[in-house]
Amino acid sequence: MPNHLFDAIRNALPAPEATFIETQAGHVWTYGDMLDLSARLANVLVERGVGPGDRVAVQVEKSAEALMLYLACLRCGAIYLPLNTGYTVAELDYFFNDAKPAVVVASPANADKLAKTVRDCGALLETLNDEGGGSLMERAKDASSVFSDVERGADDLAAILYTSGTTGRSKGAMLSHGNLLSNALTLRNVWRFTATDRLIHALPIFHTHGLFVAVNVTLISGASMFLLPKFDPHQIVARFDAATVLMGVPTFYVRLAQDERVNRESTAHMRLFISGSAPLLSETHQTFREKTGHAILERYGMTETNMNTSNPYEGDRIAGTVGFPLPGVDIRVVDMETGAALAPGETGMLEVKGPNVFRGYWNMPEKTKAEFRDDGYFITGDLGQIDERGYVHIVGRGKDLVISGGYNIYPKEIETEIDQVEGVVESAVIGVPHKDFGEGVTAVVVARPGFAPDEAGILAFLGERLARYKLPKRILFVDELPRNTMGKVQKNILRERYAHLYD
Ligand code: MCA
Ligand code: AMP
Repeated sequence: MPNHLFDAIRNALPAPEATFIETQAGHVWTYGDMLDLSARLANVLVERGVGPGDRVAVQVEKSAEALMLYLACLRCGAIYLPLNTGYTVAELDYFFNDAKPAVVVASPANADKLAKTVRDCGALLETLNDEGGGSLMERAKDASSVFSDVERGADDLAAILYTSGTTGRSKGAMLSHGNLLSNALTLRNVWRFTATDRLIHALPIFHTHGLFVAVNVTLISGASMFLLPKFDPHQIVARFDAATVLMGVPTFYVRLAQDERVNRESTAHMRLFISGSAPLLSETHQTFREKTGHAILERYGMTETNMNTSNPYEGDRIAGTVGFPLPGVDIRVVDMETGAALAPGETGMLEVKGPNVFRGYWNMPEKTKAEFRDDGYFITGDLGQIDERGYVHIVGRGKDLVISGGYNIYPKEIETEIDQVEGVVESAVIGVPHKDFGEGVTAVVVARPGFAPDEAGILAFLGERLARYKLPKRILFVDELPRNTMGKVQKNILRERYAHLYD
């Protein structure tokens, strides 16, 4: 039966014996293996009661099997819900209760810890580890490798990805088969992917970048990838000779640019280095180019929209810009207050419309409505301008968000937790320039006289509740926070005051 995204993947299939994935340990998964295991896992999910439209929440270490599980969800019409491996039980509890998954797949090491919260939300718990073990793979061994793909159209949901958003708690961005397929095809074309490409995959697979941009583009090109567990410069450099493309966040390139093994010779076989998820400093672009001769191609996207813009494959890749709107994607710059369109060179809110734009936030029709204009444009929360040549520049954020090493951190979430610590009057969390992570999460805290909550104590408290990447790199104590006449905390003043904290 027609299955919008998976049929397109089938159409792009090279020979069954062609390599899809080579793991760090050198294990090869062919496209035939992909069809076989994704069918078995789809049968297991159906046998566990997963029907079309049911959510399958997944918090597992990166592995080829985890990618097969994503594909199994596509095939059986389930909605794949990947979760950051760093999330604590408290954080997961929120996602499970909001998304009400039919099945939760966790690492065996976390199974006991999660059992209660999974049971309480009415889901079944299965396990999967990064060595091909766990209950799910046990069941897959006995399952049939024949599976009739469930019918799914362009508007049916393929995935829900939680995003910190601009206000309130995390929101589940609903992404359809059509959203994912249109973006994968567009990126394949603009980045000239073919079956001969081999991607170095060192990103996590629970976000748009590592999952959809990296994996869907590889699949839709019939290409292959080196699937590495995480960013490790040694492992990456060792694969330059056999690979063609690297996708990374700016922190990858900051680190690679400092690595003496990275030079013209070692990168000669590579055809493309792509960066996104956070601003790439011009300085990093320049240094990398001087060392390797490669101009990093920067692109811009969001969980809600997939990719929106890209610097050109041929033509000038201009540092400090995110390139042109992708084919089929409309971008405009509007006045933040009136919504009126602005002229080239003027700075305003970036708004996006196209087949890439999501179907709304899960269970939040009001929030969804608030983020779209009446004529269908999605309000990104990013401030930018489009220059005379049509290049999009992102010049800031209209949303209170910190991006650290490509991960989004929502200050309000951290502030709410810090404010619960005994002796804390109030706090403000900001991002300030950080050479490695781009922005360093920094907390500015006002303590009650006589109380002395210290940095270590607050960090220990937060560590129980929040994923570690969200924890402030520094906590600073002040007598009071700067406020404007309306009483609003002036984070811009704090950002200026601490601009050189991490120099
Ligand atoms: C790890 N740590 C971090 C981060 N990563 N702290 C702040 N920001 C981070 N990004 C902390 C860990 O908790 C740990 O602290 C310590 O740093 C070392 O951890 P380790 O795992 O060794 O870190 P690493 O391997 O050096 O990781 C840095 C990294 C990684 C390679 C930059 O964070 C990464 O792969 N980031 C990619 C994120 C990504 O895929 N974003 C795409 C989102 P402790 O010792 O205290 O525990 S999708 C998106 O944004 C849109 C759609 C788009 O446009 O793509
Ligand atoms: P997320 O919520 O994880 O999808 O993050 C999306 C946000 O990351 C965007 O709204 C931008 O603020 C930021 N972003 C992604 N790519 C870039 C880029 N190339 N340059 C600047 N910001 C970016």
